[in-house]
Amino acid sequence: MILTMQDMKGVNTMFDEWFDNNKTEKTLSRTSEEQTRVDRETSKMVLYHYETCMFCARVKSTIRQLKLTLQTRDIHLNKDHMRDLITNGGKPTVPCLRIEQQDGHATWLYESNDIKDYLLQKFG
Ligand SMILES: N[C@@H](CCC(=O)N[C@@H](CS)C(=O)NCC(=O)O)C(=O)O
Repeated sequence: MILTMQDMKGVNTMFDEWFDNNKTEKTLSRTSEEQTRVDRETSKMVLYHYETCMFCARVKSTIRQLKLTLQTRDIHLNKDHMRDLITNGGKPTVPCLRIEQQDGHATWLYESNDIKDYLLQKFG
């Protein structure tokens, strides 16, 4: 794999975000009632990912920062997860956040920045 300057800019921005996350990590706290509400909401979410994906690492960093408990499915370790992602999400790209709506339908949110912004806006 050859990294372009554009890729490097992305990598550097990502590292900056990780350091920022680490700085704010200790300051986030919730009451047990708030945490129960958050846990209920995140129980409807599943992150499709794989271990060596750096865009997935960005989202996982945000998940840690926000102290979320979220089910993850590794599409390289389990072919059923890969098939599920392609069939229902529409493409094989990770990260992808599956969000189950109240009516039972699922929304498949792609793009690490969009997932990150969604989680920050909802739980930050
Ligand atoms: N712009 C996307 C890039 C996602 C991306 O390129 N993901 C790679 C893994 S790091 C991928 O899924 N590639 C397709 C594949 O591996 O089949 C994002 O920020 O989420």
